[in-house]
Amino acid sequence: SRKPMRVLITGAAGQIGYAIVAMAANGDMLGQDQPIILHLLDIEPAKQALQGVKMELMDAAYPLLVDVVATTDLQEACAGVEVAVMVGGFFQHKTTFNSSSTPAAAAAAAAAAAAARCRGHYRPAGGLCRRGGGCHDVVATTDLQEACAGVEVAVMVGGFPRKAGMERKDVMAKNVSIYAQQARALEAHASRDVKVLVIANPANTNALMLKEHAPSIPAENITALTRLDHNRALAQIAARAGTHVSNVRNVIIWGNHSSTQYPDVAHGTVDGRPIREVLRGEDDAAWLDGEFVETVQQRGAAVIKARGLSSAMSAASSACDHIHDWFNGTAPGKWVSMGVYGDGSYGQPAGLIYSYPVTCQHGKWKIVQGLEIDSHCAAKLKASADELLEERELALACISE
Ligand code: NAX
Repeated sequence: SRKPMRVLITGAAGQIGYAIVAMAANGDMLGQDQPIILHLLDIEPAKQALQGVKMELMDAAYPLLVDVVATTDLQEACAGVEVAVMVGGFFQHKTTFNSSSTPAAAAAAAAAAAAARCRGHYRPAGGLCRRGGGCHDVVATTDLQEACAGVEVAVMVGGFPRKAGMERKDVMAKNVSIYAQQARALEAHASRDVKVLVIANPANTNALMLKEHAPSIPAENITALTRLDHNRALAQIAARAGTHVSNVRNVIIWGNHSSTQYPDVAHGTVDGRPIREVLRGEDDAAWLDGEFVETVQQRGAAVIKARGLSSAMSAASSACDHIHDWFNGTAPGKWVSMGVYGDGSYGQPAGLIYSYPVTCQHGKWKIVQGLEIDSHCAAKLKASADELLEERELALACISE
């Protein structure tokens, strides 16, 4: 039988975590013939709940689940090497690891840097220090090493949610710190070819910050979740057309996982026929251009209103779809939406994690090329890119502060 794969899930004691561990253990993520070892990471306040999740995973007796590592504790040996050191409310950054280093060498390098009392200035991918000696706010201390050790898939659900009264910038600063720290841990301890999916919001920019802080992980291995938005769009079209969701294909979510995303049906089909040909009733065009777009963009808020809690089961299921298709490939003629490191396709700025239509084969995604974009759509694509540029600027400002 196959060698078990190690899958890291951060924020595992939360809502999405609770749903996704069951799906992953059941084979929905990597397939029915792929045994897995789950690495569950959460922060100290969630320690007890995390143990509860582990207990339930044992009790559920999943045939594919070989082992569960659930952790929040700092490992003494690694203290001060990988994890933020708290000094009077500020924390010292560690240097990034050399891209060619082994985990052991990386740990040694980091230890040496700490010993030399390096001021810990962050260096983006071989560039110069962007910090002037200031310090960041503190992020949770956790045993990241154990969580990241040898993982081939990393699902990043953990993050800092926006709380009442918080500025966007404050939330961004917290998440930049978390993703910088987790990026370094993944770089040092995960499998060389680890594939990363970021779910925690702001998902695209968190993924970009993870990429910036993990220069030895190929950019193509770092993605953000927009598959939930994609699936929501498929479901809306199916309901309108009176067919099963599996008969709808090739909608596109462009841009950011936010309300500036653009759900595009221009190239989609229902039972192999163009969506706009199938939905051509009197009100259909207005619905497709108006209510449909808003419904998809605002679906998260609608679920919160109905459930009193944000989407969790559907987010977990879409995350499994994302990873499943990435590893196992998309069916011929079918594409899906993924937040990926952009190369300038469709005139959007390169170097953002931007949601594009992609096909997957042999564990690699490829942006679908050559689709015609009308001026209305082009304006929407740009608006979402502008928002992402602004988020990137905000995030980089958090690093340099
Ligand atoms: P919960 O608050 O239920 O769970 C989050 C968990 O993360 C908590 O257990 C918390 O202790 C943990 N956590 C916080 N900081 C951590 C850290 N530094 N390391 C490890 N764990 C940490 O939120 P949930 O409903 O599960 O949502 C999680 C994230 O997904 C949120 O950021 C949310 O906004 C985002 N979403 C993204 C979606 C997408 O399509 N990209 C859709 C669903 C969801 O809204």
